[in-house]
Amino acid sequence: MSIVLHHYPFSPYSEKLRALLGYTGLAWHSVITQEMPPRPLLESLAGGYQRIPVVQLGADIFCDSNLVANELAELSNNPLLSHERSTLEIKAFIREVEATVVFAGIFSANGKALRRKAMASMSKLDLIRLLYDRFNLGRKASVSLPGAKASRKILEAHLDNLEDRLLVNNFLFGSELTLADFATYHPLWFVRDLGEKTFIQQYPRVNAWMDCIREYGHGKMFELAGDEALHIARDSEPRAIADVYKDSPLIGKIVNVAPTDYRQTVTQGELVGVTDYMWILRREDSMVGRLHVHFPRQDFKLA
Ligand SMILES: N[C@@H](CCC(=O)N[C@@H](CS)C(=O)NCC(=O)O)C(=O)O
Repeated sequence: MSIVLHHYPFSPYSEKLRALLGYTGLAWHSVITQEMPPRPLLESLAGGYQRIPVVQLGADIFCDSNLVANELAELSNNPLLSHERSTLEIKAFIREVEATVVFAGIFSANGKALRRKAMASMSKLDLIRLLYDRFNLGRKASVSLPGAKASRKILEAHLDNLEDRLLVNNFLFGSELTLADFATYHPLWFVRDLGEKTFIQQYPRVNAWMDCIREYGHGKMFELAGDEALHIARDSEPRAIADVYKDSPLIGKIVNVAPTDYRQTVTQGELVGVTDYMWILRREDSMVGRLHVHFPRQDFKLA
């Protein structure tokens, strides 16, 4: 079953998955999507979910990078990369990083280098549309986003913490890479490698650790046209749902699932699978047919 990653180059959460794919050595297909909605192809696959990355395994669609990490952990036989199977301590660490440091990174990366790269990769009009889109995303978010000054403080405290951790071990939670490393790498990649901000150089152990992850690269990547991805979904059947996933009075009901923090757009479908960790919705799309769309429960709501 081929792994299809729907992503765009500047997306930090996509970089988390690209780096994970590089580390696992799994082969994958890359479908480049727009930096902002509308994304009609993804609408066919994931319904209303509008965040990036999205991963497709045949007719199974995985929304949210931590949920994808579970699949990659399974496919590469490396439980340390699974979010669901992470220790509570690692889960809490990842949650904190993704709730605060990612936004702090995005604000801190802003500057000449990022603007130059953005202008080289999109038209002026698209850049204006992107800025407007992100302004609205922030305005409608239910979480408060840090300003530029607070962002720098958050990042510095985070970098101090990482530098201390890396004094004791090669990686954040021991001598092997875990999902926590990848979840921490992507916002710093955005600041240091995309934004070309030099202040991370004051943290030598963090720099060396980032270089080590970067050296794994993005692995065996093959480009794929968007309509090919749709054909893969159309020609596949969603995975069977185990009986243990059907133990809920809501099974068979039409439900809406949406993120609770930002880009809270809704995907509607029939609930066909439930665990403590996730929900699976069945959708029918006129072009691709039947799909199973997988969502984590953390920071999502079902109604
Ligand atoms: N919790 C999500 C967060 C994904 C996320 O925020 N992605 C950003 C891009 S890195 C996004 O979707 N931004 C709005 C957009 O691209 O339209 C995950 O882990 O996948």
